[in-house]
Amino acid sequence: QAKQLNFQERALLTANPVAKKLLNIMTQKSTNLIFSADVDSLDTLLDLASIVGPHICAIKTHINTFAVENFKLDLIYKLRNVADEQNFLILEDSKFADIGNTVYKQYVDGYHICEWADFVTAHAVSGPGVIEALVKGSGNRDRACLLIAQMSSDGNLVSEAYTNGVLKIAEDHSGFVAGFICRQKLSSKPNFIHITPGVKLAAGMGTLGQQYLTPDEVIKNRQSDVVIVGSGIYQAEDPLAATIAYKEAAFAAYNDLL
Ligand code: 6AU
Repeated sequence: QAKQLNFQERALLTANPVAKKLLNIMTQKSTNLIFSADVDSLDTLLDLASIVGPHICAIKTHINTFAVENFKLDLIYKLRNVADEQNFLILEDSKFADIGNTVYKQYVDGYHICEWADFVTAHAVSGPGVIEALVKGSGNRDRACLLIAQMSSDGNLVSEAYTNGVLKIAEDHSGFVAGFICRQKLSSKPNFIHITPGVKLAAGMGTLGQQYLTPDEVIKNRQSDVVIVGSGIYQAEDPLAATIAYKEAAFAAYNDLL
């Protein structure tokens, strides 16, 4: 069996600056955990980010989930400072899915996502124009996107043929596509990072159709690279202790594969 490349080795084979940064951060901080900060306000998000920051490689946001009353975009720039100080990236989970022109406006105007998020999620359902729009909106900043190749929710409509189509678009745009949101390893190309949400220490069904796998199952058996954990952390009695537990489980599983 061929030796698995570690994150550090893969960073050297990666042209995209964000993918390279993420692989290097995971090596330096010994963490392949992304915290999905699906909390009620940007204030709470900032507080949590400072607490869990040392143990994560990135934080994932949904900027359009915060109530518009007393919404202040400047708080996201505070998060940018925390991210830079504590050496983690910001992943805005926009799931862009429209035609290029609309996605460009959503990315550049609206919440000015292009200015503060290192990378964003996108569906490839509308074709490669979505990526071309993000490339244009990025200008000369170091930016990337993750394509949603598979989903964790029960009854989702993603077929094997659709996933293969997403892989093909990613290969044709590998300068900007850093990897995939997926349920398992899909590509043997070392530059693509596989990132998996729907993760809890106890596997099973969540609310509203979410399906959970354990960090061990995701990293060791399904050979994904990174886990995304949301409610497993922010709903825990002690979010810091939960973060450390997820970090250790996911990184031990990664080390077992090497
Ligand atoms: O750990 P949870 O279930 O509390 O949160 C999972 C997070 C949520 C979802 O919007 C997101 O991961 N997600 C995604 C992403 C990252 O794109 C895709 C998917 O298939 N399932 C999923 O849960 O913020």
